[in-house]
Amino acid sequence: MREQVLKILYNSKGFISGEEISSKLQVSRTAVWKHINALKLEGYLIESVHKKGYRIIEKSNSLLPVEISNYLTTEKIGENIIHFESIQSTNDYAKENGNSLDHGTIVIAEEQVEGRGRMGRSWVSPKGTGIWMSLVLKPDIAPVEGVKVTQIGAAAVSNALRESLGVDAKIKWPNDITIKGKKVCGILTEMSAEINEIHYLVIGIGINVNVKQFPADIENMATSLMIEKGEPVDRKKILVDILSEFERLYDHFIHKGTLDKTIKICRDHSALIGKNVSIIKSGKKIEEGKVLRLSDDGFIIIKKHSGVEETIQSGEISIRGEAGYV
Ligand code: BT5
Repeated sequence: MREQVLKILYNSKGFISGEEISSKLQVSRTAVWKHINALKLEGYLIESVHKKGYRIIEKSNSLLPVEISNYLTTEKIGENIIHFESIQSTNDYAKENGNSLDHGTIVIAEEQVEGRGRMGRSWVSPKGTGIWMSLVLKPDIAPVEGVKVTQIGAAAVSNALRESLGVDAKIKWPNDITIKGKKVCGILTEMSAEINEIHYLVIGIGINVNVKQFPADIENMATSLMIEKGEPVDRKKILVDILSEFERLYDHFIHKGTLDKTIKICRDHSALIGKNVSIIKSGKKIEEGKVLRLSDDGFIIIKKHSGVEETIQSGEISIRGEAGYV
């Protein structure tokens, strides 16, 4: 109901009376008034003027669900959006509530106070400057196929960033997006499953949009879209573009049973193919070699210095370029 009140406010030019809203929604004026007050508490700027009614006086800078929904053209992805001003981690919320969240739900936050990377690492998520979100998916595929969705996320982000901003967003297998060798986005895929069945997948995507400065320990390897473009970037537009690209690639994978479209993007825009890299597991270098290609399943194939080729499948692995991060 609150969503519907908001939609009416957004769609009306100028003021709309409480009476008009109540008759449109077939609820009492007191109910409308209560919803409006609750919306104000959530941060919406709504002006109330005696005898005139209500109007939204300013679009919020936050990633508010109703504004995002207004622009979204997707069918399922983003049909439900849950927004927090501040949260521990959107992945934690999505995992804790995964059973009751519908397929395609997005959990998004202005700030994460305990944003997570892989293997217990932390993810810096300052307020109002990034896209910190988790997508809940309930695909009817085997659990081993679940990891492939990370590649879909990476391909969707890199395509959307290239197309809407013209930045050279590359994919650093398996889960980073980089611009000029610096990390602009990280993806964390988690799964709740039994041997034969996925309950749900959570695809956490963190994108530095308007982050100005990073903590000292990552400032040399991290960047933001604003730093690269030299001006602030519209978070809503980027978010909407990513979700529609994600749905396009995800639907193709589910309905056609092939990752081909995703893999083409990952190959065309790989930050690693042809590079000499170190393979790091549990903090230790276990291999060195040159990245030859990406397999049709989304695994990388390296040629070790010994000449032997090896397929690397594990997401528990990090890759470092010869000169550092990439
Ligand atoms: C990742 O892990 O790159 C996955 C990041 C996923 C973040 C999203 S945000 C929404 C959702 N909710 C969560 O709690 N997480 C997801 P990994 O490959 O392990 O990289 C982590 C490393 O990246 C850290 O150890 C730092 O070195 C670096 N890092 C941390 N914050 C960063 C940032 N904002 N930008 C660039 N690099 C960062």
